[in-house]
Amino acid sequence: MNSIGILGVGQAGGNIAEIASTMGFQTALINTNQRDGLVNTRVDRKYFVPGFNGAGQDRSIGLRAVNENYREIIDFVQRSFKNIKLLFVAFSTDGGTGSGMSPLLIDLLLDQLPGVNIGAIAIVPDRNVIAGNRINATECIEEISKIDSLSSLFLVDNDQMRKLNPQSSKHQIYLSSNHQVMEAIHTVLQVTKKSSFYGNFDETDLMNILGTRGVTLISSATITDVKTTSEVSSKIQQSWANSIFCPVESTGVIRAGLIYEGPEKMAKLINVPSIFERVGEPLELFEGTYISESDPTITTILAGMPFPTRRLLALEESLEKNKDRLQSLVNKEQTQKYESRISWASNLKAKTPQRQTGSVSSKLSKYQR
Ligand SMILES: Nc1nc2c(ncn2[C@@H]2O[C@H](COP(=O)(O)OP(=O)(O)OP(=O)(O)O)[C@@H](O)[C@H]2O)c(=O)[nH]1
Ligand SMILES: [Mg+2]
Repeated sequence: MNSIGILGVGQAGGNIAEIASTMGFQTALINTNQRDGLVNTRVDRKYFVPGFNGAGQDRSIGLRAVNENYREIIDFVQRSFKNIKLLFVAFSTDGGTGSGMSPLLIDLLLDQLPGVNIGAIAIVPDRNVIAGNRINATECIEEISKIDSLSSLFLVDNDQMRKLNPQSSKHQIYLSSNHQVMEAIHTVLQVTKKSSFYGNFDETDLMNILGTRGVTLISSATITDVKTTSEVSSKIQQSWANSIFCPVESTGVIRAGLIYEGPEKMAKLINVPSIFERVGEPLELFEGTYISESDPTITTILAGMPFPTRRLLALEESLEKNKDRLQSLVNKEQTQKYESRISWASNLKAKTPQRQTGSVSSKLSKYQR
């Protein structure tokens, strides 16, 4: 039985849970909108918050959905997952349902699921989203960052896919992001089920890493045809920059995993200090070496990293730049009126003149010759 569960909240969260189901994870989803959740047919366990019909990108509606139904929601989550060690709550930060519900929900689950670590898979929107989405994302990430006992936080960056495939449709980008994040977690979990003569990376190692509070990244680098230690290190560092997650910006990895799969002769090119030179040596490193004849691949997990300030500033920057314009838009909503320049013309349509009745004698005298 898979020891990691995926709980999707909102549309994007449900889509991630859908893919996780196909990979054998225990999954469930929550939405305020039944129509969105019903399309995720591979997810068996679903909770639709009664009395809601989507949150319309309004985080306060998502928040209210938890406030008014937290007992039922917690009960649903407790019933949905059996014997898991780690639960990831997956959601987009820039909509209303997932973004509004997830921070409070995670905080409640930390108390209500004793013995289960809780992490988050939070989607950071791509560069094309507009002001309202940016505000949602910023608020949500700030709330998530303040949760004390949260385990790994994966920041799935839709912009990474957008950068690599500028011509792709939104749908393709979403699907590919969802697939890659689940594939990354699936890969490292599968490794823990293998055994090796040379050093196992077991489930306790993985849970140790993923239980670390802070931003986490998983990436893989194929090192076929690579000849030197420094080339291996730079391939790995490139994989951090091009992964589906927000790129690594600064030093400060707390725990890390380093998994090598491939022929024995390439394994000797791995040099730990050189790999971690740019992000700083972690406090703990868990290694696994699996010799096979497959293409040599190095998978790294970096956990406990700081928030990617530059990436998040890029989200906020366009709001700052448009501050005056956005404020005047909102003022206008309250105050705008239309004034016609032809109000005088309404008089033209004044009621039909009333017939003046005169006396017979006055009419008679009018025609008198
Ligand atoms: N990676 C990824 N991102 C998605 C997906 N679907 C939506 N998004 C992102 O999420 C944002 C919209 O959030 P949704 O998940 O649809 O919103 P919601 O939580 O259902 O909230 P409401 O629709 O407002 O009730 C988009 O701007 C995208 O950034 C998906 O399947 N994968
Ligand atoms: Mg939705």
